[in-house]
Amino acid sequence: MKIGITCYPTYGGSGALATELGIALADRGHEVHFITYQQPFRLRSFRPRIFFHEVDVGRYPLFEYPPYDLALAVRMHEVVLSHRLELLHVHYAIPHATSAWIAKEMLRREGGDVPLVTTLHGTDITIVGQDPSYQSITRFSIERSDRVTAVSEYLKAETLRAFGCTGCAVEVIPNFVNPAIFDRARYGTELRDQVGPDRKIVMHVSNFRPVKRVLDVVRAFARIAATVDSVLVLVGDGPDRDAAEQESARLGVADRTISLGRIEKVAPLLANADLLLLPTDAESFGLSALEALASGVPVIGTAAGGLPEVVTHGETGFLFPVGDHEAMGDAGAALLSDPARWARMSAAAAADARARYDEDRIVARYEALYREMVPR
Ligand code: GMT
Repeated sequence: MKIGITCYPTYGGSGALATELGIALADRGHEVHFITYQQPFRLRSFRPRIFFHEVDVGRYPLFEYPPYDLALAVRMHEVVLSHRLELLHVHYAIPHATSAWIAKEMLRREGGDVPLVTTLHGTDITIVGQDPSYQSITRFSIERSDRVTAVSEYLKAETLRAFGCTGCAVEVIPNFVNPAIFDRARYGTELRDQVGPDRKIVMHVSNFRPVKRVLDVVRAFARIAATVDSVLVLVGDGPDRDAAEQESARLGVADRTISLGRIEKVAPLLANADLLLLPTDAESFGLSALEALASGVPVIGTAAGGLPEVVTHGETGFLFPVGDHEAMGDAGAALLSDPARWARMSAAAAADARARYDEDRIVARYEALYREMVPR
């Protein structure tokens, strides 16, 4: 099948997932065309059957805000025609589903059409999509999609609640992980060697947006560090990175905090980690939690959003109310001080991630969905 994929190409779970999906589909023999403003960050090298079409947002002095959504619609329309795409799959509703709808309308005028799948990832529903500036167009675009998927049961329920979207059936297809990549045994110990082999490594991976509550990461870590010889490794960048570093200094743990910034390949880092902290406000899924679990890293996070679907409290990690960084720190310190319990939890995390979120099984669900829309 010839499939067009649009996503945010920069760092973030939805772009990562969309890119991994495209790669997996190409490995299965499909032709995949990424249509976006920049090459997706997890797609840096040549891969057979994968093509990249850059959206050029024309500049003009009149445009304080260049209309990316229109340029994207035009590029989608062009690529569908020139490469005879059979389906468009957009990740993150805003503005991708709207641009795809415009492209479809343009095609219809010419007597054509292309089926559209929209995958909802989280803040396109929970934050941005409910902003009055975007709410009605988000609802409209979801309703105009031929099929809509959400990455968790929580996000599906939130979509139906927030948009009262009776006309749209939302199917849950969860995110997935490639167990060969997120495999603790596969990588070296460079990070562990750097921090010292006996020190525990507590990690946080995110885009450092306010929703991630990175100050709680630092506060929970400071509590862990009071009793456990450990370091905090921050991976990623975003608006709250500086604040996290300042909080680390304020709490006296700056010498035990390593802020790495953006790193494209997180699997080798996770393979060195002992614990992942994700004290987020409301994560629709928590792809970084899944990648940690698959790497045998227990997760301490919040019992909010879709995270309880991914992390099983008491078995693969621990979940606490939003803001309770003291309980998170205490649970982390207890776990890291009990090697036998940590080993059991690490093994359970890797096994559970493989059992429930294996790439092959989840990608097959997307393929089945595509086949219903593009019968051969
Ligand atoms: O974090 C965002 O603002 C958007 C989005 C992204 O592009 O990273 O994250 C969402 O999609 C991920 C992939 O499905 C999910 O794992 C994240 O939980 C979700 N973020 C939120 O719900 C905050």
